[in-house]
Amino acid sequence: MINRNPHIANLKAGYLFPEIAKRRREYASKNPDAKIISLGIGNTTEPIMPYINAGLVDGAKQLGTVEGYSGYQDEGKAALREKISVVFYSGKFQIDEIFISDGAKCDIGRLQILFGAGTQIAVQDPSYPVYVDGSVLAGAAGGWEGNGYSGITYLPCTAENNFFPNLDLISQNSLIYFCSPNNPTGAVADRSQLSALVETAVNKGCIIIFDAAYSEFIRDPSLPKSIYDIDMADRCAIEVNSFSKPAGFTGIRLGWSVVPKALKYSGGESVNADWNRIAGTIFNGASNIAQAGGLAALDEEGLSEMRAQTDFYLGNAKLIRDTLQKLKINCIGGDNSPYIWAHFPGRDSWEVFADILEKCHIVTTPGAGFGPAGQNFVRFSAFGHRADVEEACRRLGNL
Ligand code: PGU
Repeated sequence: MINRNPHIANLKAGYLFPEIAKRRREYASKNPDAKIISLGIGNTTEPIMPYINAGLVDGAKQLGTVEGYSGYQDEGKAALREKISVVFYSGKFQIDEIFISDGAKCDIGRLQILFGAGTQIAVQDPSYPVYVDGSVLAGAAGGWEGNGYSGITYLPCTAENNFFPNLDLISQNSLIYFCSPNNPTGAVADRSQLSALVETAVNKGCIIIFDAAYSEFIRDPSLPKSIYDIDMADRCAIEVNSFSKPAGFTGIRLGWSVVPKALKYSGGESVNADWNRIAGTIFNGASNIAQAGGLAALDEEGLSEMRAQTDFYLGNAKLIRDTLQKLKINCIGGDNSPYIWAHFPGRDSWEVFADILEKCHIVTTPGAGFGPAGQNFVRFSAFGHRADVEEACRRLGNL
């Protein structure tokens, strides 16, 4: 028989969110009367707003006409790439530096192909599990050793360092995953922190994969929404982003990656040219209908709808954070991000998860699922209907 890819065998546990869904199902089957509220996975709940929705509908209608029909789109509709450059990057990228995707997660997985097995990886700890699990699958990380995977440099982000890592831990020639606003801590790196990150990457020959999936939740105008707000970032960073959270496209699937032409490997080869080659070879583009929705989302009306929708989730976040603070539970995040990171000193995070499920019938996400430094924390997601979030806040009083 054919052998199993040994990299798959290196994965220590199942993917975090299905594991949580399994524990929720088990609890529900034993407690059929419990009205469980999910503040676990960061999954949007509110209907797509009218202008953006009309863009999607119109995109579908166009496909039924001779003039409006389109087939394969490869790297994406030129109009959408152009608009992304103008709206998010003040027009500083050419359209062939912007690649439309079926979501940030999918590109995070595919981007690993650029670097291959054996690449040294550095990640914020805690972080979105796809960075580490994806690295293991790509063979860039090895087996589980005690508290983490070999080949991965975990960069602890804790209350002691204000949730920004010690960059001295990063080794030469690493691929650095960095997410701001951060999932799960909700911390947002400021301009001087991101400048230090870029400087480290340039000096140490590293490439940053900057995940900006929550950039539209930033309300503090002094905080950078993109790594390219920092000089020299086009020489050391790829940025991934998505319509999932601001436009409610989690199920529609639309995102993008910026791969600047200035970005080079150690041998001087163009990363952009390779990404173009890979995207053309193993990805056939995002849905035309989703792209029509994305174009609508970037019109004035669409931008204000995204603002209203992110405001709504930030309103949920404030309710959760205020409730936790009243209960004297230390937490951060939720002001420029949809996640609240709550500290339960000395307690195992899966045990806290089970306790909140038992006493409040609320699903959260245990911090340990995001990396070793997530122990003693749980994440509350602000994605939910307002009535559910209000009810969850009342129930948190049972803790
Ligand atoms: N990047 C970050 C940092 C995320 O938190 C998520 C979703 C994505 C990318 C995915 O973006 P797409 O554009 O929709 O692909 N994180 C959620 C959902 C869990 C998951 O497995 O993606 C979360 O709860 O962390």
